[in-house]
Amino acid sequence: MADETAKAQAAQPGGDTIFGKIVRKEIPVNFIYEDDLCVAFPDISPQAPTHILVVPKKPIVQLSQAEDNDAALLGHLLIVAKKCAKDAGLSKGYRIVVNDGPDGGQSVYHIHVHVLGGRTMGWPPG
Ligand code: DGP
Repeated sequence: MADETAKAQAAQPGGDTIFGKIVRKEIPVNFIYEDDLCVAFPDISPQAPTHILVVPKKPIVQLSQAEDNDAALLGHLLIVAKKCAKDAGLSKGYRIVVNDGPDGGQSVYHIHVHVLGGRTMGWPPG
């Protein structure tokens, strides 16, 4: 089992996460983007030549727990993901991923958008 898959199987929802500490700047990370609602930074375990995470400051646990009134924030994350992809030079395309729950491969229970690019992605995903 791949490392990230094993982590996702072991992860438990609930409580503060490493991303909570990152968005509150308790752990220093070089943000490639920040605004009032979210931050973006490189994934520590990149699965592609470019692998960026877009993380809202609001600690929504996972997509399946998002509320209807999170719609604008979730849309904003996609727009920021698009800007990050452009800034990273991903002119040939990229993949946006939101993992949800154990079967979705989620290992950090603070919702985030993956931006993956710099290589041709396979389909179906693993
Ligand atoms: P997911 O499996 O969708 O929950 O993705 C979590 C991602 O977060 C995974 O690709 C690895 C990344 N990650 C975990 N901890 C850290 C960290 O401390 N810093 C950074 N930059 N990325 C992290």
